[in-house]
Amino acid sequence: METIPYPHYAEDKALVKIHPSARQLAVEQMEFYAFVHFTVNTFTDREWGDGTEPEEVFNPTAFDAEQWTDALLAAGMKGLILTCKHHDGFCLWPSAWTGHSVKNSPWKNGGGDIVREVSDACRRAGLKFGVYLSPWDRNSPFYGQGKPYDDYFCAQLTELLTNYGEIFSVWFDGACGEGPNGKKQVYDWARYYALIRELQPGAAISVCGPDIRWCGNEAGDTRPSEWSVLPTGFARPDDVAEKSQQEDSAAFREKSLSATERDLGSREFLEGAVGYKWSPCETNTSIRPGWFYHASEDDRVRSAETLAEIWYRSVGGNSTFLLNIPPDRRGLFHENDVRALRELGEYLRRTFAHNLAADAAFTAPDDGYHPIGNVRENTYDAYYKPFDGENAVEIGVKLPSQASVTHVVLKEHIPMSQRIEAFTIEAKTADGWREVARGTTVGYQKIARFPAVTTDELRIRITDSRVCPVLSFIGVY
Ligand code: FUL
Repeated sequence: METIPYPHYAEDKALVKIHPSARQLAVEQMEFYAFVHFTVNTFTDREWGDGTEPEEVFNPTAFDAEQWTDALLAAGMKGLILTCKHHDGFCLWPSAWTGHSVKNSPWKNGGGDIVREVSDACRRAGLKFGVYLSPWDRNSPFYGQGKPYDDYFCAQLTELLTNYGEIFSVWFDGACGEGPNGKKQVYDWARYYALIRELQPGAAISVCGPDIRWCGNEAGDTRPSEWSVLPTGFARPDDVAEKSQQEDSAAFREKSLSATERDLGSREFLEGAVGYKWSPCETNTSIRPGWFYHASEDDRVRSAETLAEIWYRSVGGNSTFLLNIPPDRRGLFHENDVRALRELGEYLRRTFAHNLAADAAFTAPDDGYHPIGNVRENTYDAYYKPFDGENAVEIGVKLPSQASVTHVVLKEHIPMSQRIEAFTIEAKTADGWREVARGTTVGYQKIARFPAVTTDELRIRITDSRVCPVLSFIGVY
């Protein structure tokens, strides 16, 4: 995997080797983006189609991709991933390789292309565009035949990756509902990945792929300590000679790299790892109970408050946030969903409108080479770094005047890996210093939120770090 161009990297290369690739970093910096689930299911009121749906059912009456992108911009999102083909096999673009697509639907008399209109609208809106192509295909006669299906799948991938401009994410779903007597297709993942790297080298391959990790649930749940440096695997107990065999067997058996594990990166968990990889988390969930639109769920749209909670825990907890909004039978986001997105965006813009730290005076130990003032700018071009070996530091933030403070944003300089394991934040109040927040991992970004405190001085204590902490940004709101 290529490294990202980064001016001071060489000096720390030996120290912390695990860091994001350019395509991983690009997705991490997007922070908040949309999933859009749209297919025949929208019209049949189902969550999983079985592939026998006639093309005639797909007929949105007022489809307008710009209505989607307007709503995403209002929420503060940076991109959109469209289900170009879900498990039912129906293609939202006129694929040359199947008749099961928009071209045989009544929509625009078969002359339409949803992928075209959505990708164009995204580019006009400045949003990045990504594709979901379900490996499990319940319509294709090739499914279960091995290479013929891989050929079909790669032909469709090629259409999507060559005709619709730049793609930021190719999202592969692991779901397959074929039972024990169902069709068995062994996917040629290596071939799919090689094709994507060739046609869209900047695209991340997400979930069933090497670049972006599924968070492990579909409810919007997050981990209190989210790590991006994960083990690639564990040594077998009999490889570890110096420890008692029995002890090790038990310990290693308990360790699993399953996406649903609560701990995937603590020091304890990493013990016995045979290698490490950068594996950033993506939290994906839907604004409604289902992934597809159902009129019966119109009054079960998550509120802006609920969405903000998930946003804080994901975007503010070293994960990206992929939020699904399903269009209705008109081909529009429902008014209730649009309202929740707008209210969320308004709340976030209001809350983070003014960074009090932009005009603050900072103090920090040993910042000769990489001064603490660098954290005023939210960029990876410069950073604060103390001397090697200083794994605990106290950073002082003196605000220009007394202010009511509710948030502190911390960002590690992740081109030099994820290092921080524990921190506390204190504020100087009329009654003396008071701890306002405490946490563990920081990584791409930690947003500490606390009840309003009136203060003109903060102390950020990094109390534990794997190697000396390196920070690219500190914000106070
Ligand atoms: C799951 C699928 O089965 C759902 O329909 C949905 O697409 C979700 C994002 O992933 O595995």
